[in-house]
Amino acid sequence: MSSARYRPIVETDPLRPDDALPLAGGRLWFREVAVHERGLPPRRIRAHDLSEAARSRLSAPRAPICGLALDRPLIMGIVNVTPDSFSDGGRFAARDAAVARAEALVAAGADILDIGGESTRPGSDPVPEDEELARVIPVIEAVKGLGVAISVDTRKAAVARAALDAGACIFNDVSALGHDPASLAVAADAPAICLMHAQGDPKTMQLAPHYDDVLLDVTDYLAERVAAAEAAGIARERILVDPGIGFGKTIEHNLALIRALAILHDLGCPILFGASRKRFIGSLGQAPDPMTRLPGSLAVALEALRQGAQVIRVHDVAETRQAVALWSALVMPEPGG
Ligand code: 7PM
Repeated sequence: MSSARYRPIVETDPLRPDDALPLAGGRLWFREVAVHERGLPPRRIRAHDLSEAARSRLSAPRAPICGLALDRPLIMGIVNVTPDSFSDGGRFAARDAAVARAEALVAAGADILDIGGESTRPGSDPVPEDEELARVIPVIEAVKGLGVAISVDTRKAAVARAALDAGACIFNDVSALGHDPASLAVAADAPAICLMHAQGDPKTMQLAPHYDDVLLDVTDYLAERVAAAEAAGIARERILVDPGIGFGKTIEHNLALIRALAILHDLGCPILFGASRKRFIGSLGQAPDPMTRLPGSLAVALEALRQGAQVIRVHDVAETRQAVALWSALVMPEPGG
């Protein structure tokens, strides 16, 4: 039985009413929430009619992640370490290319680097553990001195363990610690973890995605994964939650999740949002080549920020940084600025 979920109706207007509540302790605010309950249409109620516990969950400041304050949007740059069309030197060329990309993303303003050695794109085949280790760990070793937080994008406990030992601070698991039975124990030692929703595995997840109620199904799943992490001794303050755009979702499912992304604030954790260059952007934006999806990626990233997402996971850091700078100047003017 899942309880009602509360989606703050997020406002950005600088003229903030006295009875407004801060969204997750930040500059955005809300006075109403949408109540989402299974089998019922959503309805608006005043935030002040919520229980103190619910109000606090939605308005309390979120703890810093890896020492990074969450009072401004953080940009997570994507570093895929997957051998391209290189010759047999694929692994070393892939490592050198990944390190060069990491350096470029840091220079472009990335706050976090998300380093992954297993493509989890729809239809992709799993990568053996030793191969994933050989791809990811040398890159983490090479970039840990760049002065930015490092996230490892993996479903394997052994890869996460080695990555944390090599200096990573976020265990970013697209299976929300469900793929590898040893992952909960490794996550207990991680400074931070990201729990993402996915339906099915990369091989099959896009065949026929189906939900009773995509918003409540995703939110309830993440609530259950957060509870499982807490039961393993992982403090909620170290957990990021993520809707898993593109992971077992149709275009309509992705749009519904982005339209109501703020429902995830009901979990009391910072939200990580990753839509950059994904297939639904290509479909809706008539951009079959992922390299031409930057405008659509920026559009959905700014919508996520408007709903209070604290971390956005992107390929195009420089362009996103500029878009976030203008959005922030409009929405989060410096005090007295
Ligand atoms: C489909 C297209 C599936 C692209 C996966 C991808 C996320 C992630 C990836 C995300 C978090 C890609 C991704 N996506 N980790 N890893 N959130 N936390 O960018 O949305 O290739 S893989």
